[in-house]
Amino acid sequence: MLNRRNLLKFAAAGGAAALFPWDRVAALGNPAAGPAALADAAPAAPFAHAMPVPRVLRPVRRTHTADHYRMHMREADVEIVKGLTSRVRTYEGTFPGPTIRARSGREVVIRQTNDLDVPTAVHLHGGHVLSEHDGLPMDTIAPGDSRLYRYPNTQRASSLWYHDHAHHLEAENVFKGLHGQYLLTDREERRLPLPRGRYDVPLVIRDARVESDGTLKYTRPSDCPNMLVNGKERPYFQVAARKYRLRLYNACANRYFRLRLADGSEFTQIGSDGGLLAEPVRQTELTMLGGERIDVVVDFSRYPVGSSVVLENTGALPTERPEVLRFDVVREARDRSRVPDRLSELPPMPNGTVEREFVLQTFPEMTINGVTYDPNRADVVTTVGSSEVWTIRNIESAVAPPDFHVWHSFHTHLVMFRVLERNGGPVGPTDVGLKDTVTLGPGEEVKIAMTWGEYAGEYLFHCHQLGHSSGGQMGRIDVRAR
Ligand SMILES: [Cu+2]
Repeated sequence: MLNRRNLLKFAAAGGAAALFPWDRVAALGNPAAGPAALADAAPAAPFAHAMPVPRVLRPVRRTHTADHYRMHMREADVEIVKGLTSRVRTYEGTFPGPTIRARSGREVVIRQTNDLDVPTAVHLHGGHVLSEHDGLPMDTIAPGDSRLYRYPNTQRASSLWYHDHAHHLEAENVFKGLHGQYLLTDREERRLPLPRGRYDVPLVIRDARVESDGTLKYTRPSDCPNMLVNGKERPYFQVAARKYRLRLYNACANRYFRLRLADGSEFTQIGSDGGLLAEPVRQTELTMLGGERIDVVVDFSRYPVGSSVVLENTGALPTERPEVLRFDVVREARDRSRVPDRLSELPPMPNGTVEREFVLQTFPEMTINGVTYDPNRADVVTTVGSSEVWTIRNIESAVAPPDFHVWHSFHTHLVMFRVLERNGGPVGPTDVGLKDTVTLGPGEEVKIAMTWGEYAGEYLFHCHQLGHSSGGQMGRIDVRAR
């Protein structure tokens, strides 16, 4: 939590007013969401919960070509912090939403009904879908209405997620629970000897503020001391002494993580936003901003049964606990899985001929290239098949915590891209593979390359710090047919 000493430090670093873009976001986007009127945060109770694995949703109907699902968005009362009841916004009553398991080549059709009292729009993050099924910010489902979303799954295996995208409301809607996992698999992935079944587990990590009466309060990240994995405050997860595939999601509305195992030991990154990497990468620390996914394999056989290792966030504030999740190694298990040296064939690197530049800015408004989102204005017009190189700059300078907002994460709908350069040099350790969201620290610049396709229509690019996109840090891209 922000204390007086910190406040003075930040004021000295550049003027308190300039350091709280959150206030501006709140004023612009979501007046109810400001940092005012906070009640006491609930006392942190780490490792009081067993970590749940989100349930896999069953289709209501299967045909030769498609799986049909039904989901209701509704409020539910859940236990996030031990002993407290929190009212959240959910898909199907669970927090986070249920997991959809999809197969490449089989369509998924979801009828979404909005039983909430706010408009919603469901976006499949990382999905290659027609514009009318993309959950555009103005293309909302009014309370009481429902609509059908079609996901063709013509893309490679990847850890996608679905979440709210209603204009000005997405940050609060996602914070309050409107997010869930969508795990797409394909033949190439299924042929690999990677950990699977109960040893393939999504870890949906996000911050929260649960107050002492249980209220889940949407506010700025520096006032969010709770860290949740799969909807529970700092849980423990009982594992066998063998390899696990862990699909890490940063589902925060507004903050980054720097994740490591507390003993500093190595793990293996096998995938990124857009699925498996070409080959595995050894990692000891992962920087992730909102929207990003990283697939890792952790081998718990190096720990004796009866021992524990903590996943921690070294990007936590000095006033917060770094612990995120405790792995308790509780039994031996047979393990025939392994991580092969070659994982997948990535599509050829786009050979960009069109260059574009984007500047992300927080002051005086949440803008990209100086303008806030206008659904009636196309910021980029391109063509199916156009190969492009985009240079993206975060021109904000570094500020001491707790101001997380000078970080940006750039997300494109419809396409996956490759990161070509970071700050004029080689890419960072987690820029590998196919990406749909890229992290930009203060003052950073990245070059990314993509080929637009396979659909024509209206899509988006935006900052995935959802407080920023809610405030207008978002642009419209029109993809024209060739
Ligand atoms: Cu941003």
